[in-house]
Amino acid sequence: MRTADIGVTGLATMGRNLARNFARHGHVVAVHNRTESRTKQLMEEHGDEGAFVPSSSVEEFVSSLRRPRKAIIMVKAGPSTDAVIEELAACMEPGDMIIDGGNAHFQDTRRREAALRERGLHFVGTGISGGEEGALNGPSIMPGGAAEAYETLGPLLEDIAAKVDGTPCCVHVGPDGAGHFVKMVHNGIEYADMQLIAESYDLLRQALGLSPSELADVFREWNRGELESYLIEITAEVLGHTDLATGRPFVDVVLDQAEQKGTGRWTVQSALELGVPVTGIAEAVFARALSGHPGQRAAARSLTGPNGAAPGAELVDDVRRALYASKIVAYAQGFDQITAAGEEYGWNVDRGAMATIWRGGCIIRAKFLDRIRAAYEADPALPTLLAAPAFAAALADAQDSWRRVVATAATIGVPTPGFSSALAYYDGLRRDRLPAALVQGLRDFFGAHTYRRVDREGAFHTDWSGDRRERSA
Ligand code: NBP
Repeated sequence: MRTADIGVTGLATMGRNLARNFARHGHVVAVHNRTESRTKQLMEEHGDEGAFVPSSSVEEFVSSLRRPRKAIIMVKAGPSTDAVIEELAACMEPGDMIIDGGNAHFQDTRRREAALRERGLHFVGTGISGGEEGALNGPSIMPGGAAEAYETLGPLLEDIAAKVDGTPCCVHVGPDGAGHFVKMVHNGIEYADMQLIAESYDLLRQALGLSPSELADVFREWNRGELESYLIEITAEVLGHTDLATGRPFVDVVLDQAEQKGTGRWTVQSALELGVPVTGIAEAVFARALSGHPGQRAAARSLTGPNGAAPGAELVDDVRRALYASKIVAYAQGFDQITAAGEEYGWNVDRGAMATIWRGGCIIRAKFLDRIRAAYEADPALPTLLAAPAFAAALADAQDSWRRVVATAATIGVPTPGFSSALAYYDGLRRDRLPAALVQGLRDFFGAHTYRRVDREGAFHTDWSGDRRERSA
């Protein structure tokens, strides 16, 4: 039996493509699946693409790996992952590595890493983005776990990752659950990005009466400028597609109820715990939730709408600028969440490096990420992306359009929660004084929650129901 460089267990869509990717890069890959027919199918269909070592049992799979052993799990995230970890760990020796490439929650990854560390094993929770196609041809890879594990595992992962300008879209993100956390935020940003694109489409269609194919041309044009990205490119493809069965625009025959598999929700839940306002991601998750309540939507259909005047064709350029500005906000918020989690969990994530590895292989790949990378390179301690000179200038340039878009949408009754909340965030962050001062006053009035003053240190309480004198709290 050959000694494999790395192994993959779980050979459904993702696992089999990942295994093929390793094999195509000249690595000897051990392959295993609970149901052996999948292993046999992989060998029959793709066995000639490289050096595979198939196994029919976990024991055989583990013993076919070169030490320190590196076994990647690509199974359905959740209890199955725990079950497979147990089976693998039982056959492994100290120093060996279990790599979870599934979409695990980062807290599960932290728990698993701590438990396996106790047993002398490395556990590397790894975010893998790019779906089926990325797994085969080069994904964006976000490994967590110990730096020591990355030393031997990293070169293999970098080999199969997407490359942009010769740089692999793979870097050690940080300890324990850092990789899965960053992958989760990546998915959250993806939600926000798609929501903003959808609002752009909807507003232009409703306000100007443009057809989906005309809008496909608009997005195609936008893809030549600052918005150039995979998502804008495929928006043009989807809008330009005609349903073969009916001859109608494809977008008009798709049920308008969006799904969410959970990573968007996880991102918002974590942001709430960390106290980071990821309004762009949250609005995207809630917009999908609203779309998924057909009963309420039917009941509300007869509610009164506005009689606002229709805008002119200049709206197209305004929406382009509003989209870019709102996108800057959504990414800034996502990076803030990574910063906050880094502080909370002791990860010290290099934000510029995250922008670098998202440039290829994943859904949010875009030229824009080069600008984010440059911003963090110029100032690694940047408090908010909005303050980076290039983005501050872009926002200044876009803001008149952005305000017109939000005002127009409100006037004609088209919902743009992504654009509106991004603008509100921008205006909130810019403010010298916020009405939070009044909120603190109210909290002190009804609940004696105390407040701090602008002119003195300490906490204070006013005796609202008595003589209204202030006391140090
Ligand atoms: P699935 O998520 O559909 O999982 C199917 C695989 O899990 C099969 O190999 C199945 O084995 C195995 N499995 C299950 Br289910 N329970 C098991 C158990 N108790 N013990 C051993 N094996 C078990 O596969 P996928 O779509 O390839 O995704 C794999 C992972 O990658 C998931 O965590 C997913 O979230 C993540 N991911 C997917 C994508 C994507 O685009 N699909 C993208 C990025 C990440 P069987 O053949 O014996 O039933």
